[in-house]
Amino acid sequence: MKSYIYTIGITLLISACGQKTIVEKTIGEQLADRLQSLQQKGIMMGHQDDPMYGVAWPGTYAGDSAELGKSDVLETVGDYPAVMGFDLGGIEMGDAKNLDSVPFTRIHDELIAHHERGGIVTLSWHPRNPLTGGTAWDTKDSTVVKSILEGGSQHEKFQTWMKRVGDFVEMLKDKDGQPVPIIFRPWHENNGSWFWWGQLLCTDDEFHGLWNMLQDYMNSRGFDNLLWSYSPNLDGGWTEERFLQRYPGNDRVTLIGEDAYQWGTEEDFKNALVADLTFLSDFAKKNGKQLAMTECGLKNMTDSTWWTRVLLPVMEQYPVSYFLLWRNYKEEYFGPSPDLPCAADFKKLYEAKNTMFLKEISK
Ligand code: BMA
Repeated sequence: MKSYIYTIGITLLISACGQKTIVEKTIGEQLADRLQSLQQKGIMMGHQDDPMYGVAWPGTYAGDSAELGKSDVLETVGDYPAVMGFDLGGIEMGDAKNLDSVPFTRIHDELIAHHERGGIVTLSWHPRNPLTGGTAWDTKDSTVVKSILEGGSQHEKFQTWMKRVGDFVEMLKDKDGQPVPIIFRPWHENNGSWFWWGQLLCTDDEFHGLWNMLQDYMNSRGFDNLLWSYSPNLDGGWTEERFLQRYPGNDRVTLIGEDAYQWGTEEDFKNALVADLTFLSDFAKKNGKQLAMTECGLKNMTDSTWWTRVLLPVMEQYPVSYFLLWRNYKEEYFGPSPDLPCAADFKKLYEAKNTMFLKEISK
């Protein structure tokens, strides 16, 4: 493990009843400190499923034999992303592979490998619909959240689902047996209504019940290596009142994320992003939280200069800790690949003074 882990203010002195007690910071708190100090230096680049498959290589889609650590980002700029994201969707069913056909054994190995090389890791979860048996995107029934809360018909089943998530998280230990620090961001994009936990699919109270049930369960298992991120989607119209309706609370969240894709025009995207980052950075500052773009991108890089011309100029005006481009699946990619026209722009992004990749954060 790198020495910086030990040097980030491991201990904190508190004075209680005149006696000095040494309180060790948890692994999650140490990660929060690390994010905060890195944010002073620049914006970290992140990529979902980075070492799993690429635009031109099937990787895990071809089976378990994919070369460990292969990466489109690495092949484009000679460095790994600072942050790698992986998804747990399917773990709740006891499946061997996640919803994108990546074996969980592989997620385990790559996640630990990235941590061991000094990188930061984040987990999302697209669980299936516990009531209908459909996917996370099955929104035809609006009583799903209610059904898994205490007294609901799916409550027991969901306890098993949470246990399976917990069992996987428990296995994420480094070579010294220490739990790996992880940014965990469940129930993402909840201000949209495309997932069964979305805005129109549950009440404010039900959403809080859902968040708290999972967080309290994970806490009860002692996972203090998790840094909890609340990641709503690009909104464009936040008011404090509306944001607070579903915000889990300052005692439950360390990082405020924003999932922001450009699906429509560049102008609409920029306007919404500026509005959101203005609101969220202000909220984060007032409440002592970190800010990140926990997912973002332009599908299939239809504009090969988008990263340095559209994304970076907006992001760099705010205290953004990292931005995580979504996955490089051949039919749907958001990152670079050496032979694509966007590779040149990605190199510019790499060379920009205020972006950071793995080498910069692990030295
Ligand atoms: C979505 C899409 C899906 C994928 C899911 C989970 O945004 O990329 O194809 O299954 O994320 O990774």
